[in-house]
Amino acid sequence: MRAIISVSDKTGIVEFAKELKNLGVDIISTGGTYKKLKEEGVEAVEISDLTGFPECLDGRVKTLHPIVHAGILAMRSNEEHMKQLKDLKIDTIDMVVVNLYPFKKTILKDNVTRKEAVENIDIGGPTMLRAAAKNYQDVAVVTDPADYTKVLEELKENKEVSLDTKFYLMQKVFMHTSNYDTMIADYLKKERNDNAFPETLTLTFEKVEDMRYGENPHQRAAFYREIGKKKGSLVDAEQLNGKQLSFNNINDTNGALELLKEFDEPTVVACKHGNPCGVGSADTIEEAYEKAYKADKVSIFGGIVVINREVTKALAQKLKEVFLEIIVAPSYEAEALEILKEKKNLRVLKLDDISVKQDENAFDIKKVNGGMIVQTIDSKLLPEDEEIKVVTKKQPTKEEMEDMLFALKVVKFAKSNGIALAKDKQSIGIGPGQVSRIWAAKQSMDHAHELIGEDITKGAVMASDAFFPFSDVVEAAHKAGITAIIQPGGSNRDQDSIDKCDEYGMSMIFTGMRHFKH
Ligand code: 93A
Repeated sequence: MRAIISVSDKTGIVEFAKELKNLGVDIISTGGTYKKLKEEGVEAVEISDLTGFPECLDGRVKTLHPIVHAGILAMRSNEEHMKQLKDLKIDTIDMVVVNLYPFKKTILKDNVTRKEAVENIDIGGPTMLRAAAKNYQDVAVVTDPADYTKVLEELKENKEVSLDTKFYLMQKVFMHTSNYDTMIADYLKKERNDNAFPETLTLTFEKVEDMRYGENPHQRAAFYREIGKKKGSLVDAEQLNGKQLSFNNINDTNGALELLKEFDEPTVVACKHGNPCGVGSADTIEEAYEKAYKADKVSIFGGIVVINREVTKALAQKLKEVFLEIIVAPSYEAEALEILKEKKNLRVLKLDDISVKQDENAFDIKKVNGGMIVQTIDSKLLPEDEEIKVVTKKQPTKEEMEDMLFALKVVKFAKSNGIALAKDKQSIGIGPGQVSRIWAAKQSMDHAHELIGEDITKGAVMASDAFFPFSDVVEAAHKAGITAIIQPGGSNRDQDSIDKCDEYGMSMIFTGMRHFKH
């Protein structure tokens, strides 16, 4: 039996090769791998001695030779193949142990040059892998050091690798090489700043972990990470306390974090089931939390709280009083962490770049039965270079203006149809995910009245994620004492809503930008 060993990731290779040798396998190897084996006292033949051709072009041509590829590809059961090998004086190669140039590691390095990346595109490795995988009935092809033990065990027991295992290894090769090529294609697309939606969408994600279950306990699930630098995303967070995040935890926290990124000032977002339930901004992070908490003391129970400043001891004491599932913040005072850790099940996460926004060309992907729909993320709050249009006689005050922008941020991240009310940089009522806008408006007001108090909506502002089809929302808002409304505008009946505002002495702004979220 002959094996060709050519690996960039040399983990476990010496032990594996030693065992192969002990089992009587002859080893052929390439430059760096040969050197390593030799240093460790494992006998091997250099590839150039096999091919009679030197490794050349800085290693670009090492194994690309018919002696190698015919030796791998000959079907042992095909008499003509075997006769041809004999005539050509080529011996079979029965095992290929290859892992590829570290392309991923290279592109993840800071300031990597395109030249360096391109030089790390492996040619000979994938060629051998594909050849061996195609001839899987006769050749065992090992790409993953995690499979060394399994292969050795079978060789020791049966003197051969079983067909079943060889088939498994073959499948693994094509997963590996297709991921490798997709990674190269993705990298080059980014290098060219090509934001087009490609004809065939290939995405490379790597598994972070299997999850206990999906959205419900009877659904299987796993968490994947996008390959490439993704600052400010949950995949980079360091978990300091608590058990593994669940499917819903990840989904919900992601939404809360995206909302948090809209704010520069100290801000706290509390969320439940992917919708914000309390948001507060203030001069200090403790005050911001007070606002977020008091916005909805009921829904925060079992919720997620994301914070854009360091968690102080004082804040930790407050957070500890509430039953929370998850806290995410950029950092924690040592004493704060001690306090939070007293709650064994509380998941505490540290995310350094919590405020780093996604690239505006990042894809937002939704799977539908039989296909998927892809769009760029909703990266803007307001249209660029356009004056915000006050459409009513009454101009909003500075405070109303600030609160309207605050409420707009909140509603942007609530499920549609959504309405958010705010006052003094605090969300006071949120009506997300309703099938009619008037229900969303009513829910936001009921929320405010029941959870905070009847007077809270007096002098408050309202934001809507999409236009008002009728003037009913304005009427309901007026009844509650709301004085200013921000919405995209664009309905055939916009004038009805404007007239109502004028009649009631309210101000209204049209942004011209809708923020549906489903
Ligand atoms: O530059 S290559 O594309 N040309 C080749 O002919 C070739 N053959 C094997 N790279 C090639 N390899 C790769 O070299 C393998 O896939 C492996 O990753 C690496 C091992 O090189 P060394 O043994 O010199 O460390």
